[in-house]
Amino acid sequence: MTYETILTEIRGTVAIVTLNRPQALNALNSTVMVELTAALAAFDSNDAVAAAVLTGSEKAFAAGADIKEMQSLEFVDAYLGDFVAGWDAVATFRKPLIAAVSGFALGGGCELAMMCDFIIAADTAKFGQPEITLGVIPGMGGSQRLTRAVGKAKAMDMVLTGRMMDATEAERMGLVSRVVAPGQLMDETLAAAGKIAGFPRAAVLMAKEAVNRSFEATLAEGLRFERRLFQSLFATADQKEGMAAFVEKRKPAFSNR
Ligand code: CO8
Repeated sequence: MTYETILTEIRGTVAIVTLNRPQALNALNSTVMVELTAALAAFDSNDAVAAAVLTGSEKAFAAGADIKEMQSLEFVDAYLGDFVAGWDAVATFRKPLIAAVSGFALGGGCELAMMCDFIIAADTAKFGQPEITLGVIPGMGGSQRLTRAVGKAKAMDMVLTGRMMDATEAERMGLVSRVVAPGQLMDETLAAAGKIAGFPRAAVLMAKEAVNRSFEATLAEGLRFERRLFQSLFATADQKEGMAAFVEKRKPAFSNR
């Protein structure tokens, strides 16, 4: 499949989506939304894909929503068209999705990275929610996911001042899981994705589901949900294989059953 604003590739069992609007620092317009969500839907239903990586360019993961596209939008059109709601499809992608961020991840770019399961950043990465400088506020989860990731003080600081957070600060605050040299970014991210892709598929999807549930449920509900998923994995052949392989001191041969 060929797209206008993204590049896609499947390497082994890992799908890679690269945002590709270099002339606009990967600004997220409606075409990017349609194409990215279509690509992810195709990867979700493709059994050959076990995990995915979302990345941008060296200079920009994405510099936000396309300001030129939304500049003249009116409230009624934004409301009736439920402007930006379609991006939710990224957050509901069922397979593991890792963001590899280099350079700017601003506004919708930061929000898109936060929709991924975790973020690996080059030390050049800069995160920010500068919407306030344009007379708006984050619209794709920045006020919610950023607050959950870094806490109220930092989130308020970033959302109200529009300042950027560098990779070191982002790692210290728990927004990103690892910071690497720019030249290592894709190798490190693909290695992480490849490692996940080698684990039993049902356990991987349930692990993602369980962690995500912690954002939606009370502790008691979340613990109950986790326990039920945990118990259900004893119905899989891969649980038998994984534990037998440990006891027999050999490598497991998982079947995704
Ligand atoms: N939208 C449209 N075009 C952009 C954007 C953008 N967000 N960011 C950069 N560009 C374009 C520039 O206009 C420029 O184009 P041209 O060459 O035609 O003038 C080109 O990309 C290169 O940009 P710069 O010349 O500005 O590059 P610099 O290296 O000087 O600066 C910056 C880089 C600091 C990243 C700067 O481009 C910048 O501040 N960009 C805007 C950042 C921003 O405010 N982002 C938030 C946008 S609002 C938002 O994201 C709302 C989110 C809610 C909904 C999300 C839905 C996806």
